[in-house]
Amino acid sequence: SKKPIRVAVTGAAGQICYSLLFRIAHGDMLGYDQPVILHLIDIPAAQKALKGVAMELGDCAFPLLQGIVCTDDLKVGFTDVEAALLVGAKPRGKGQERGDLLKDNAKIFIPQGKALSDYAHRDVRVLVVGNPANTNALITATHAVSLPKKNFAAMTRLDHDRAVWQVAEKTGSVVADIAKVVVWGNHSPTMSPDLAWATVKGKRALDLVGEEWYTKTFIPRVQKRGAEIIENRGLSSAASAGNAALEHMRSWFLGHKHDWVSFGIWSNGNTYNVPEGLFYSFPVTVENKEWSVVNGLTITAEQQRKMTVTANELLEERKAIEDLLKI
Ligand code: NAX
Repeated sequence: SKKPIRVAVTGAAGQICYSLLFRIAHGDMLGYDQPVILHLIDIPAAQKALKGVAMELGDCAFPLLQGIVCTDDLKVGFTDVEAALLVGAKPRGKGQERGDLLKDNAKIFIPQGKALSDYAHRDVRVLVVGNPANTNALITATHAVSLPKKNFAAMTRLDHDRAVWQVAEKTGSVVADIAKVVVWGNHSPTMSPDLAWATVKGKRALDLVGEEWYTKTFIPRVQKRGAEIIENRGLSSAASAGNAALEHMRSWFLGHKHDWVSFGIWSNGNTYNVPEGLFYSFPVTVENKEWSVVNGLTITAEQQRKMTVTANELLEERKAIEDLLKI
């Protein structure tokens, strides 16, 4: 049988992880023949709650779960891990400035980047879920000096999957019929969900849904779906966010060749006019644990304008924490 893979998850006592961890342990992320050892990381004040989560994980008697480590120590948490899901983050306080939120989070992600660099498996893949996810990913990857930037990503899979579902509902089709949906940019309301290449059973999605629905309903709905969930559920997205994190990692580890998927990844400055050094969501395919951006798409002037808006927001976020990017 296969050697277990160590998977680190931060914010492990929080609400996203309360669904995510159980599904990882069940095999939904890395495959039903792949044993895992979970490294559950949370802050000191959450250790008792974390212990309760670990007890429940154990009580499921998952055949693939070969160990559980609970810790607030990043060395213990990240040693030899091949997958790290950074979910824990500091939420925006009442009336807090965005710049202060970015800085507070930087203080969390700098030590995590360093510890991943020092102790993680050299082939680790790191997904940042905690918001502001793209800029937190930039901070983490920057401080993980011994690891390649391509091994880090910010999660925009939830936005991607929300977009797919909207198209399925609108066209009365099923998710498996839909391909080539794209979400560009920041995981924030400036993101640009794009159906220019999307198809439903091979037919052009835009012809089926119509321009009016696309611009007036689809785009704002995907951009503001998080708020819509809070409005209805009274709590922020948790199970769907956990699912998206799991699916992102599954695509990364097991491949995603049959369709495009959105990954928030390090921009090299040569792709779709996105400035260098931002974690920006692009359409990718994945093979052998390496993503490649879908290249050669013709972008309309209007679409390029939207992609610039969200890039500019990421440039502003980067500016707000630029001192903290010095290594
Ligand atoms: P919760 O507040 O339920 O849980 C967060 C957990 O993180 C808590 O247990 C807390 O103790 C822990 N934590 C805080 N600082 C930590 C640190 N330095 N090290 C380790 N753990 C730490 O939040 P939850 O609903 O689970 O959401 C977690 C994060 O995901 C939030 O930042 C949220 O904004 C973000 N989201 C990102 C999404 C995305 O698409 N990228 C969507 C869903 C979600 O909103």
